Amino acid sequence: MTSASEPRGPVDSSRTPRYAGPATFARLPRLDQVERTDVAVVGVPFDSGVSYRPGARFGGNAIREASRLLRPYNPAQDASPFALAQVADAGDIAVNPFNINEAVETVEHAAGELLAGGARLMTLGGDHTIALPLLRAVAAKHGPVALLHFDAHLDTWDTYFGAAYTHGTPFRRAVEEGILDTSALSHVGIRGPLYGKQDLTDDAKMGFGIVTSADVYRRGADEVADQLRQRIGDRPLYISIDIDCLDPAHAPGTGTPEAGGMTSRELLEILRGLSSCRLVSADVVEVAPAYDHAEITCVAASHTAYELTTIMSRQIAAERAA
Ligand SMILES: [Mn+2]
Repeated sequence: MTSASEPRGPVDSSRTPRYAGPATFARLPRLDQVERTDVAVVGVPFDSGVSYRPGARFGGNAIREASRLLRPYNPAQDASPFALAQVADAGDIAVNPFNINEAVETVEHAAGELLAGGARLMTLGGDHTIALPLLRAVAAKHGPVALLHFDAHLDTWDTYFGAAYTHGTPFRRAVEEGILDTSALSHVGIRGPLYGKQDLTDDAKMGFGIVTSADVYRRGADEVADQLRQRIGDRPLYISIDIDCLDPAHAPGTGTPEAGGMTSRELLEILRGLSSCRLVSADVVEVAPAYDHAEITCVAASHTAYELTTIMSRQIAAERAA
């Protein structure tokens, strides 16, 4: 397939019902069915880094199942993401469930190969540990990136039980490794009890700004998106979304739920307000389907990945036209 040829889109749901056949993300072609991939949707079935409920290893495939209902035109961003760029499902990165260090290396290597092939990554977790190797791979290509981190939790703690690589520590490691642009780091959706006030002091020292879930409620999605956009500027941006940024009413299927979170509408609206940002890759993590009900969490996660994919596809098309 040359750059002039049309991207191969999803299975035609007017001919094959949405619920038929094996699930790829949004019923898109697999990586081996296309010659070029602009956005690779890739699963990382890994949850050996969790501190509470396990189960996010099943998140990627559950999001794929819930994504069957995504349609090709996104009216909120006035774009057809799968026509603007070739989006394909790259399957899963097979990682060692018994050796976290090895799993981290495997994710970094596999993500690096996809990026080297010219694709941006839309990763479906997996627990939040995987954000570290994903950021390493992205920074190897783009240099230190701006980070927008949606989460109930800071994920900048030092260690758990002596372990440096866990789902509560990826962003401290990333700051230590110099792979983040510390002038543009933001958490959004933060809430809930901490170990102590020092957690916030340490986090601020690393350069993070915090938009709490209460800030989103009080100020509204548009104002929050405006503020984030100004902080990010034209830097290459990575967005990491822990689905527990949403209230348990909107995302019960996750490992460490906290009351008082954002609605799925608020999350989607903030993302749509960032459509002009230079999004180089993104992840949606911590979906644990065993705790889900009626696919509430998985539907929210699939729509979140759809908005992120749309942002990337629009930019790829714009860059190509320029
Ligand atoms: Mn997290």
